[in-house]
Amino acid sequence: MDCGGRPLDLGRVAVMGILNLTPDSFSDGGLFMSRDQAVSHALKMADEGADIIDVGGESTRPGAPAVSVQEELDRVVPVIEALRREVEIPISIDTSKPQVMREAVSAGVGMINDVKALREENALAMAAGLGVPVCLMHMQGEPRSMQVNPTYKDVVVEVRDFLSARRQACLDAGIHQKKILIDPGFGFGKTLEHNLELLRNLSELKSVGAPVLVGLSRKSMIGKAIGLPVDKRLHASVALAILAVRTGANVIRLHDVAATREAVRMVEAVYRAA
Ligand code: 8Y7
Repeated sequence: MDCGGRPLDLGRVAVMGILNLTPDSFSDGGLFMSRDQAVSHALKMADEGADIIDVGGESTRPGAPAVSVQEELDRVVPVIEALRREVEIPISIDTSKPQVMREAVSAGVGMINDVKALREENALAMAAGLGVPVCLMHMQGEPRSMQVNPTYKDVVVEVRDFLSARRQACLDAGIHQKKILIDPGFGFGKTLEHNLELLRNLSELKSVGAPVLVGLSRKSMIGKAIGLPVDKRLHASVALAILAVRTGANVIRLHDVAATREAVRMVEAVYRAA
């Protein structure tokens, strides 16, 4: 997949390293706030074998305060510019705002990761015009209230149909089919049971006809399932990444690059050519 001139190899499972530039993000909030620290954390992830770095300046945590366009740009643009010089791998931008998409791509970003699947006004047209790949994520409701009472008749069918419809909207807007990834959005308007059912049936998303990206790293579903606090979720996160790979995920979004990448590579070695 061509990410603004930088290749992302989807012939094997790709690792997307998370770079949060928000002061309030739930699992590493505040840890990487200075620009230099953010850049060196990204360099470390690249060194550990990340295939792409996902830069985000707006928290999607339930109850997180809204961030203005300018504030988001001030957080992400200088870091993107530095990363473009200092790493060779592609950079993605985690945003739902069309203006942020535009400035991020001019600063060197090669993929748009939108938890709202380009449903914000003008986002679809903006992404189509920018010409970079897009990741479309499923979310029920809005970040602020999505965890209040998530309800589905059949979560797997509803998530699949939503992603299929958003993919079609992208195709209709002129985005090339090879530039679309889909993501079930673990934890976004879903109970623990919804998340587990989605993970067990991840292969159902294959019928949409796009590579699948998943984010499970350190998520609260681990806390709910086995009671671990956020700073003790590494091993469970690695286990979930392995399961996702076994059920068809192509890109894994995560915090702990070295550990997860080794585990994923080993699993691929076992099943290669089998
Ligand atoms: C996801 C995501 C987050 C995810 C995609 C967290 C921005 C919460 N989660 N993007 N973003 N998929 N595509 O735990 O699951 O990192 S934020």
